[in-house]
Amino acid sequence: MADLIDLRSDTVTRPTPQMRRAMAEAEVGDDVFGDDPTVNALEEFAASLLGKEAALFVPTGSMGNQVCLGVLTSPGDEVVCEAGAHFLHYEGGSIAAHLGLVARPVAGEAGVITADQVAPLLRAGNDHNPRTAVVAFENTHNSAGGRVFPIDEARAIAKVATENDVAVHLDGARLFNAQAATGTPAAEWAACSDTLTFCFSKGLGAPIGSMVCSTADNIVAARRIRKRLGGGMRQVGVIAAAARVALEDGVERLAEDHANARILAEGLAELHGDAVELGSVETNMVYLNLRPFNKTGPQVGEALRARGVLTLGAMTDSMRLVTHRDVSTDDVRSALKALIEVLTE
Ligand code: TLP
Repeated sequence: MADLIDLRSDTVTRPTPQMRRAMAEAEVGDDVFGDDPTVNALEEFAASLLGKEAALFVPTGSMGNQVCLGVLTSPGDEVVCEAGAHFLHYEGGSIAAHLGLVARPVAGEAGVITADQVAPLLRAGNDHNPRTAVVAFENTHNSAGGRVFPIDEARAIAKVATENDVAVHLDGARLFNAQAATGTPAAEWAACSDTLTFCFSKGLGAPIGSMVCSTADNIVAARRIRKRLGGGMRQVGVIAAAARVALEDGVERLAEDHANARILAEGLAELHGDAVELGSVETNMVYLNLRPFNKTGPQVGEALRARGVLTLGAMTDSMRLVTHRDVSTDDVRSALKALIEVLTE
């Protein structure tokens, strides 16, 4: 697929030569015994970057969410989250299947739930009601189009949650995109959460890996849950080494992805005023509205593939386009040309 322009996700990037070198040279040990120096150093680095006491390396963002929610809840508890939350729709029902949790989804605006919406829902639990154990927010919000969760709203949610003895979890799979888009340090959102997970394998460009950050006590509990879920890895420093490169070099580069998404969005908006809501394009995702073109996602996806552009064409009337390290500005211009051809033919 080397010649294809792959806009399906920012998860598709290949490790850079520098990552490959770091992987080859990584010092390793058995991480289940806590013996992998590369993992230990990455966990310390990530925790300090996010302003948390400790961190735990996990294989995926999905496991990160489960580990965090597992630490903060008991079976039968309730999690308040935005209605489009990733863990609610795209993680195989894991919070129900593995943690026994009830989700209480709240319809947000642009992926944002407010403290005013959340406050009346929080409940201590009794013979009838589940206990609200966690409020979760997602930054950036995937299904809302890579939208940033405003820091003031995150602070307001943290305040109301704390007042009600409810914990806050942050699905920060793309937290550093939010930092790149706003200049607000990732640690500021982290400070609004009890647990958070962020991914190395999205825009930061590593092949594998996510990090859970929290208090030292929570990370002790998190290690046990990770093991229970089968996520205790052994000489995983070979993976952590690539993640380290991604975290050190990948954050600044995210602005390029955002600029490229902007090029795509503006080109599509020029084609048709209703094709893209320009104000919604804040990071590296563009949701293209196919309705004005009378075409479906699978149709457009197939025609684009024939022109060497890969997209996720599963949705009927919209299509997600994601920019990342392995698509250049020239690639984006070529993809835009192909999109215009396909949409107007
Ligand atoms: N999202 C993937 C797919 O699952 C759709 C993508 O291509 O966007 N939280 C958020 C906000 C995510 O977007 C994702 C992955 C995850 C968690 C899960 O991460 P992984 O795939 O590492 O389990």
